[in-house]
Amino acid sequence: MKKDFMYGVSTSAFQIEGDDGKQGRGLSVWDSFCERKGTVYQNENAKVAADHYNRLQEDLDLLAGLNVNAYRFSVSWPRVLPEGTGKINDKGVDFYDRLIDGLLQRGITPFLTMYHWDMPQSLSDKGGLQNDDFTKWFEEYADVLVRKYGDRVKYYITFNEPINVVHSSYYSGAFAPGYRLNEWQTMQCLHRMLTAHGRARNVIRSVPDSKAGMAMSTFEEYPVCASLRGIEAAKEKFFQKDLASESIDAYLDPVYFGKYPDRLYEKFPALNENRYAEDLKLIIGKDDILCFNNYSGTPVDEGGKSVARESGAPLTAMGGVVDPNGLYWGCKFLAERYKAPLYVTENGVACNDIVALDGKVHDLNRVDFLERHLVVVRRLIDEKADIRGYFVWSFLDNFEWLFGYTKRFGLVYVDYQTLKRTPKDSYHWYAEYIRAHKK
Ligand code: GCO
Repeated sequence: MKKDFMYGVSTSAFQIEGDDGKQGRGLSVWDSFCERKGTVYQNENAKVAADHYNRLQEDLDLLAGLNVNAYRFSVSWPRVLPEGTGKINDKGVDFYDRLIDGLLQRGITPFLTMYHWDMPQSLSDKGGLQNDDFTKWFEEYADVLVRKYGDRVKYYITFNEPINVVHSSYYSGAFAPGYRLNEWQTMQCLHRMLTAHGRARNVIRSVPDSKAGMAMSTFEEYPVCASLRGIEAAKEKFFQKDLASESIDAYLDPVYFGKYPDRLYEKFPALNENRYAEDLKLIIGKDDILCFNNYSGTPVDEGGKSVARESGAPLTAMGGVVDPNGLYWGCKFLAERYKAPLYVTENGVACNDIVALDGKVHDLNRVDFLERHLVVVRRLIDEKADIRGYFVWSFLDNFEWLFGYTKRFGLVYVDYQTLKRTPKDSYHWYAEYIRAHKK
């Protein structure tokens, strides 16, 4: 591994910070979504979450104990700008100041995500991504972040998992704010998100040495048989789905090639209008970093069809299959098509963790999962892939969206009654792995 290879952990604001109502933070769409009965498991919410906001020093020390040299966190937009634009909440700005300074004092590089799904409710009330002004709102927010933190933060992810930002939030309605728009309306949301990305990237690049990108996710198709036909079939499935809002190429082709895939111009003739071409001039710009969130893999045959799993395949507590092939091929496909430096910004597993009678958390399944995936990372590096970082999801157990607190992804166990943190066996394993490899 190169000396500056980033070994990190990831979190997101809404999932860990908590808000007792005294912090000056505005509401986000996820606060409101939690209020809707029957949406989140047992109607749980993130008012306390992991109470990271109040336990910052303790958590910073836990990060230092992990030996990580990078930490990916997200800023809560409504914590910094309670109404989404305009008035700044100084307490919120100060919180991230303390976080960033605390990281740098411990030799940890901050990796900042601007948008991890918690859109200010007041902007969602104006339509959110359905409003053309979204691109300006996001630019203003990016500008605030870069002015406040740009002297210390050089790595920025504008949007975490654009497919979830657009598809799950505006088409399927599974995620907040739960809209169910038609395909063309959703395509317009996608376009506004990309335009916002382009505007924010310009803001980020106004600071020398800063790097901007997005964190992509997908269904992680890979060839069950690595024949030429098998690879081509899997690649096609990986990039293209029936719906534009679920297709990676609909998000990244405009950024890297300046145009949408041809099939989308046929499907949505209005996309040929000049205004879209104008926006594409802002969207194209080859991001500096390409981030990939990976959890599993989906084997497909030479005809592009998913292949059934063998009986008894190893499952995670989310019900997914442990399959590092998804990480391997996903990185290969992305690097080949877009030729950008890659960062694995999320990889991890939910396990049914318990604090055992000896007071420890023996999460052998997570240790095994991480080791298998780090083997893949090393293999990619041996094959000369330009992969520059690996971040475990997640640092702390946290609010897992629709699943509430039932799914534990952390390297650190959080007791949600006492908020006591207990580093799991995987925490100690990862700390030792990094120590041994960071040479
Ligand atoms: C995502 C999000 C995270 C999740 C994690 C586990 O990838 O869905 O970025 O917020 O918590 O992925 O599901």
